[in-house]
Amino acid sequence: MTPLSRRQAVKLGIGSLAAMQTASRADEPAQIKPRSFLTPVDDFEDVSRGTPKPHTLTGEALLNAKLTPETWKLEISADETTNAIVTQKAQIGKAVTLDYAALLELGQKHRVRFLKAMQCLNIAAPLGQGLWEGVPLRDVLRLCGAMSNVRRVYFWGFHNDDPKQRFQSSLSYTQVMETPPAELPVFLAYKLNGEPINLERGGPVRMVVPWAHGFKSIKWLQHIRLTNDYQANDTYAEKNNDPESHLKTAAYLDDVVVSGKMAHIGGWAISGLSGLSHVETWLRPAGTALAENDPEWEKADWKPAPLDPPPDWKAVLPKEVIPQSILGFDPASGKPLTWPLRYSMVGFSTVLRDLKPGKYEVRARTVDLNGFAQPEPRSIQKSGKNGIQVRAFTIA
Ligand SMILES: Nc1nc2c(c(=O)[nH]1)N[C@H]1C(S)=C(S)[C@@H](COP(=O)(O)O)O[C@H]1N2
Ligand SMILES: [Mo]
Repeated sequence: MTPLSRRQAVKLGIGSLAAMQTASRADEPAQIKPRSFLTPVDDFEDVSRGTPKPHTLTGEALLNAKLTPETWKLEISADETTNAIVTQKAQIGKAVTLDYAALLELGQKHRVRFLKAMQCLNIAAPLGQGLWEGVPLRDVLRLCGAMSNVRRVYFWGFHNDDPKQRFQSSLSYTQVMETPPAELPVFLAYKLNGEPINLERGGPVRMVVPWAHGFKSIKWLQHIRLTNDYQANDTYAEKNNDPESHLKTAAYLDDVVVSGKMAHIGGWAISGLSGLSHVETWLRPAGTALAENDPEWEKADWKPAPLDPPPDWKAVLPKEVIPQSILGFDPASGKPLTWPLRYSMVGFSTVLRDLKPGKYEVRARTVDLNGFAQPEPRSIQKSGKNGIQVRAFTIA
């Protein structure tokens, strides 16, 4: 790998400055893989259900599925069913069908942008980080006029004719309509990293729920149902998953890169609901297995692994996007209101030096803004995979 100059590194928005500075020392070739703050669209990991998967459709089938900008439609209606629990039916002023051009026009007035780490609740690594752009769902739902007895919003995307393959999700009416000051709206996204959302990432239009794991961010969005049912109907309520989980604060390790007596440790950390204070690593000679409740955890010598500083936004963002226009940035200065950004991921790295020959294990963990070290607080791993990761390496 060609070592990057510090200037190049900053331009790409990669690597920690500390790592890059030390990497320029003559005895230390740069070893840490370049890390780009925004994941290139084609590098996102994919989590999609369906046979065939909607993004494999082409030609006539794609048109019939209404998954091109020209054919796409979103239908919004009320679920008027009543039963023993839901005694009053939901009502809305009018059902609405929205096409792509109308959504873009709403965007002229109500556009929001947000940098989000996409992560599957069931996968212990982020899928990618994107700049998503779209229209808040609250502004779309206002087109339906006055509503009564709406407690929840159900939504799903294109799927084939087999109802068992429908992938659906939901939010409470309050979460959608009453975004608190300084909080983040749910939105209907039509751009990713400055381009129209491609089919694989759920285009033409995808729901984006800033605080949530991927399963709330429904791809190929086409249906919204306003209901008086108060219960989550999420596909991810099944199989013991927690349908109200928020992104977890957690560190995810890359493979260790060894050079001579040094080990370069790095990875991504997600700033979840409880925020991210710092990341730390623990080096341990390999050998004996470490049980989850081993007393050795209490004596572990955790050392800080610095977070990457904010990148050069001009170099990282699409040309037409200024940081001032992104949620979570100060609209006056264009600086992030917090670092790391909420619900985004940030690189961390450290170099361990002068290691004696031998086999080692390294672990990484986050500490959140309440002082809880990963994997706390969590009740079950089915509310988001945030177990402490370990990597083995050998110094010759
Ligand atoms: N329509 C639809 N939306 C979906 C899914 C799906 O299978 N169908 N998978 C969900 C899950 S479980 C995750 S983790 C994210 C993954 O997003 P990505 O494939 O863009 O990385 O999409 C979500 N949205
Ligand atoms: Mo997922």
